[in-house]
Amino acid sequence: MERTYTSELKSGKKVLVMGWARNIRELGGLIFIQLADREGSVQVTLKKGETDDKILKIVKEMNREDCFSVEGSVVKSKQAPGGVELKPTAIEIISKADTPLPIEFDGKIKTGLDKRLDYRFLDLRNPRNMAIFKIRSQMFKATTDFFDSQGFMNINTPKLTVAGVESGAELFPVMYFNKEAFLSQSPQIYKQMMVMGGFEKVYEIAPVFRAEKSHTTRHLTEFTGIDFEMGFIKDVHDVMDVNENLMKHIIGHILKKCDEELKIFDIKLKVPKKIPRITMKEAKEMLAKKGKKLGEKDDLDAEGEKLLGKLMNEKTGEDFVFVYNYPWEKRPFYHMKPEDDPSITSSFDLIWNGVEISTGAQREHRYDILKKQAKEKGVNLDEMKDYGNIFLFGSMPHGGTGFGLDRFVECLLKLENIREAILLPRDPERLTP
Ligand code: AMO
Repeated sequence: MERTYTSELKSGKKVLVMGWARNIRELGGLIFIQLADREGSVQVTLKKGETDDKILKIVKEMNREDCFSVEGSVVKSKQAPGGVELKPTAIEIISKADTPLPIEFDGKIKTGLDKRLDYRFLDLRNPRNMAIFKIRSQMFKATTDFFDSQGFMNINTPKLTVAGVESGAELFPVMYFNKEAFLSQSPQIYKQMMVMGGFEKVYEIAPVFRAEKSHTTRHLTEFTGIDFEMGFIKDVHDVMDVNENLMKHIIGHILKKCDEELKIFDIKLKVPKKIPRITMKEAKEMLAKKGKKLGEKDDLDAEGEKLLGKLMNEKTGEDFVFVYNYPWEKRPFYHMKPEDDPSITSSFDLIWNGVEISTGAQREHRYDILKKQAKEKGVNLDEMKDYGNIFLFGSMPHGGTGFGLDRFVECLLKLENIREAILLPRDPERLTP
């Protein structure tokens, strides 16, 4: 018999289902087993005196999370969750589960996140945690659909590199035969390179490695970057437009496709109507009025982003805000400076519910100016020949953005920790499983 998922059960049918024994209860002459698979669960009901003794014997030996199969008929039941139950004609244990379980995941007792992550595969059997990854998977799909529909080409660039271009982001060295190499801290160089290669519009979804010793709820040392880059732009607003449309598309898609999963989380998700855009100067003025004073050259800190998110939500009703014209001091050398103000850059951050989810900019494409800017930041462009070269053979105004998919999932579901949004997190303390 072909296997049926628990979401496909119809009363009157004979079926074969497979999954885990989530819960086993004995009540008088009745035994209830909750069989869970990736689609949900069904109650298997056994009755002493009615169910075959051979089956009852197998069930007597069963532990929670034993993997097993049931053949039987689906019957309507008012008491059973889901309105149907299974009356077994055969039960087979596929594989036993050790007792006691190392973590609890049926929602009654809370296991700490660290221990949960040690047993992540078990932790995912909790429908709440599985839902995070069903939603993440749909976000990934929505992202690729969006870029595809907008004419962006998917690229895959090396993760073993010789150097990076990001300011402030640390590199992980690796031995590359007898030389030192580094894990890629961003596809920045390569995405610009492929725009110049004639692709014009590119995107990549790939691992990004950052040797940051930060122990925050939103930083990882390995995360999934969603990067895009586009050529022949008018200005940085073209780049923000793509960010905005991407957000609208992803949220719209999740609302359509993940209704059941979203119900598990206590959130109100809505597609933004128009994401407001304010300059860093305006943002700082708003914050200063509320007692949060930041200097001209300062970046927004986490507290500032949070407060700004709240203030903008009160003002516009939107959960998102673009802050643009970041100070030159805080941005990497490749960000373009507007002609009339060398103290700022044509760059932005996108803030969602008070958390930065993306950084983007128009890039400096004029080699001489780029070289000067690099020098100002203590970078010698002559030593970065592969990067410098791309501006020497017909470059054009271009720009792009980097998102963190994990941070994105964390913000969408308002999770307490980014480690919940990634299957197997890597941070300064965690390199396993
Ligand atoms: P940036 O360094 O701001 O920009 O990174 C872009 C986005 O990546 C996510 N992110 C992280 N997520 C988890 N853990 C981290 N340690 C971490 N660091 C960053 C955030 C952030 O907004 N090259 C530029 C992008 C560009 O200009 O195109 C860059 O990498 O969501």
